[in-house]
Amino acid sequence: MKTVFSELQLNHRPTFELSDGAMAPAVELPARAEFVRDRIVETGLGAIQPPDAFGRGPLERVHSRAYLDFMDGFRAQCEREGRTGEVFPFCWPTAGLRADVTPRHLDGQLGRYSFDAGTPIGPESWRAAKVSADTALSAARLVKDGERAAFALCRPPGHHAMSDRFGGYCFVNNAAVAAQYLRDQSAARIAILDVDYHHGNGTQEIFYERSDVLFLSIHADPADEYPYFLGYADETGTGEGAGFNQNWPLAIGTDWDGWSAALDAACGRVMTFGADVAVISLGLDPYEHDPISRFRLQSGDFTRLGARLEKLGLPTLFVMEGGYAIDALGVNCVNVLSGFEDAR
Ligand code: OKP
Ligand code: ZN
Repeated sequence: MKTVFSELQLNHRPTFELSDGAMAPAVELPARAEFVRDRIVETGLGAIQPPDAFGRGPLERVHSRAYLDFMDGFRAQCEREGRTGEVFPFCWPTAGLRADVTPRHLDGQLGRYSFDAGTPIGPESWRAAKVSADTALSAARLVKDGERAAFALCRPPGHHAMSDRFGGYCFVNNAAVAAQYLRDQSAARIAILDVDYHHGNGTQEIFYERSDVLFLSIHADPADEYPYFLGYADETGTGEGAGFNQNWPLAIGTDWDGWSAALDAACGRVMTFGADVAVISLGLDPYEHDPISRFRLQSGDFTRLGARLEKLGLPTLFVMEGGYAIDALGVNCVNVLSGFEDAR
């Protein structure tokens, strides 16, 4: 299986994040991608190639122009306002405040275009995020052009990014951009299966009214876990999209037995849907030793995950999302990919 990756993605280098009432060391670090890349080389999974530049067009298919304009201008605005370090939003237009205004001040704009205070953004972040999206698009193109599967080594991740808000360490929704690209280029029906420990609220929001892109997510119950305000079982899509969104919120402490039951159900839904392509939002944070997560998958379970996904028999695009147990990340990620390859 081919991998797409660029070292430009490493230039988003958060140092701190707001966590538990304090500034804590950031966990979504460049080293995450380096460990995965090194493991791919070590195991000989396949070639690693740099992404092509797709420009703004494919991003505009899932994100608003206003959001992209803000992010495109963010660095210059920081320079004008003398904001040199990482910035964090802290004031949002929630119910009772006006959602129809866009303030001039950077802090007001940050609130307008984000949904949490846990996503540090520095001067290099947006460029790295755009390259991460190019990585997803380039891997999608490999699948479109006939590869059975491809791996987009995306970082920063994407599945929390909404049509016009960043959050959850995510700026561009890489999986959504890639799925929409495949929809535009070739496939009639796309299934996105999100196996990250956290609910993919951004991907759900982007496709919630669509029947051509099925969104399925297996994650920790949002009553107990980030992102708290989306990802419940009663969210099944609306309008044209009614019946094309499904969530499996699972209890803290879920192990492979419980988790794989949800996986089987989700795979069944992919088949009844009649997907032409599968896009896997591949979070490795269901891992038992993940520092910010509380499921109990073991390294060997990730191999089983890959083998189960292969049985779908579909062209498959893997897009990396979360996973913060840095020294095990390469093994767990490549276990999924080699599990898929070895099942062929
Ligand atoms: C991103 B991805 C812990 C703060 C957790 C949000 C987690 C974002 C996860 N004190 N902040 O889905 O892996
Ligand atoms: Zn996650």
